[in-house]
Amino acid sequence: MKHYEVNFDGLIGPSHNYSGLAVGNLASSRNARLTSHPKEAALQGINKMRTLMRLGYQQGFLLPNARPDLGTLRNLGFSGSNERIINEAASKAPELLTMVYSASSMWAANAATVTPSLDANDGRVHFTPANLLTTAHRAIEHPQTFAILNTVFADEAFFKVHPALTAHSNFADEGAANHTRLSNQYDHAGVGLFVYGRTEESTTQRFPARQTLAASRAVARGHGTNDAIFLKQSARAIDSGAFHNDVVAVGNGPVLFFHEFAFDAEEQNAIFAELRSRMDFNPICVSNSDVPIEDAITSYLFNSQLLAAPDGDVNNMTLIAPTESRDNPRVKAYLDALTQDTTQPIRQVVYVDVRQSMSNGGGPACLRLRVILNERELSAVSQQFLLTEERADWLESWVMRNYRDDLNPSDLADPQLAVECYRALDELTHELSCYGVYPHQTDAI
Ligand code: SUG
Repeated sequence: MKHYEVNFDGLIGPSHNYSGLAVGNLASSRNARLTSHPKEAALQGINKMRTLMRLGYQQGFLLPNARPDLGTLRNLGFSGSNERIINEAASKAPELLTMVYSASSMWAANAATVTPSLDANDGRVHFTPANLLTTAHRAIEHPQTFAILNTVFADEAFFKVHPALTAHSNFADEGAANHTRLSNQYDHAGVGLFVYGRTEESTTQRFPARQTLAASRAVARGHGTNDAIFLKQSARAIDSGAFHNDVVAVGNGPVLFFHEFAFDAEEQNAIFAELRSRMDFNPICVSNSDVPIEDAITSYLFNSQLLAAPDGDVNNMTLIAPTESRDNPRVKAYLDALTQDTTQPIRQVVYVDVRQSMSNGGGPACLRLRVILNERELSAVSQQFLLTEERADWLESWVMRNYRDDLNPSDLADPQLAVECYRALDELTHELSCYGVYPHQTDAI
């Protein structure tokens, strides 16, 4: 049966803003409190999806989390009408308002870890929403993400959506950003490469390691993963700003494209030997002399989407890279040389503009959750979440109608913004026949 890699991008929500919430994420800190452009951000996201669809790939999308998350503010002691809650939080605890307004669910690579049915012992596709508990604004995502994944992948004959892991620092989980499914071909059983930053004790000096080995093991176990391998990120990568492994590595099929400093060097040798013994593993290491780690992180070279050809040919790959990689002369020179080198499979680079997301540390690969599906599984997906030209047109017009051009973090104090956000999400969920998926649509207030 034919298998596809389907990319489900997170729709960028109407409250996209720069609040500097993500420790260890250099772009988020650098752009803290700048004016964001939600309409432009969402259109950039839709345009990236359209680019892939027009290249011939299967493309889907996920609903954004509903923000503001007033249920969280109620849980934290605020009460009364929505307006009152927002006014009180704005005056007494503005940091909580930024937390519940973040549009961070756009980075769908952190929505969940996914195991394709070929690799799971019960023959279903497994999802575990990430608990994202290193940062407060992201730790509140998983309940809605769970509901959203259950809406898109509702058919339990084919899909199993697990609850997020237990919320303790020992089980800190950041989802597919730290997971790569490697296989000779999409229709062959593969290996889940789980990359983690720490055991209980962290070895980083500057920034927190967000993913634990215990979390990765728990996800692999819960999914009934037939073949899982665990590899440690290097502390140097994390301390240089690689808060997720997908900032310094991307893999697909038999290929792992990564920076020399991405992984713990000792473990890397042993794990690569293991991978070579199991499959036609094809590592492409970019040396620090070709692309210094600092350039890799500012340009987000490795946060590109690495795609096999639309027909699944893993010898004819495309890299969907952020325009920041084209604008960095060293990185551009490296990529030009790479595509000329016919001993490796990356044949072309397509640059996409996702600058609004990039300013919060989210590149092309952060914006998507990859799901390998066979034809029957693809038909079991709730079809309204698969992109077509018409659906992309509708989403664009919905953004144009509902999103603000500019947003300053101080605008979050305006209760009218909440009204606008909920109105937009209500229109979206009506259109997609899933009204009721969000707490504000069912909670008695
Ligand atoms: O978790 N940024 C996100 C970016 C996530 C990128 N995802 C992947 N690498 N897969 C994060 O650090 C910034 C929000 C703010 O500062 O307003 C933020 O959450």
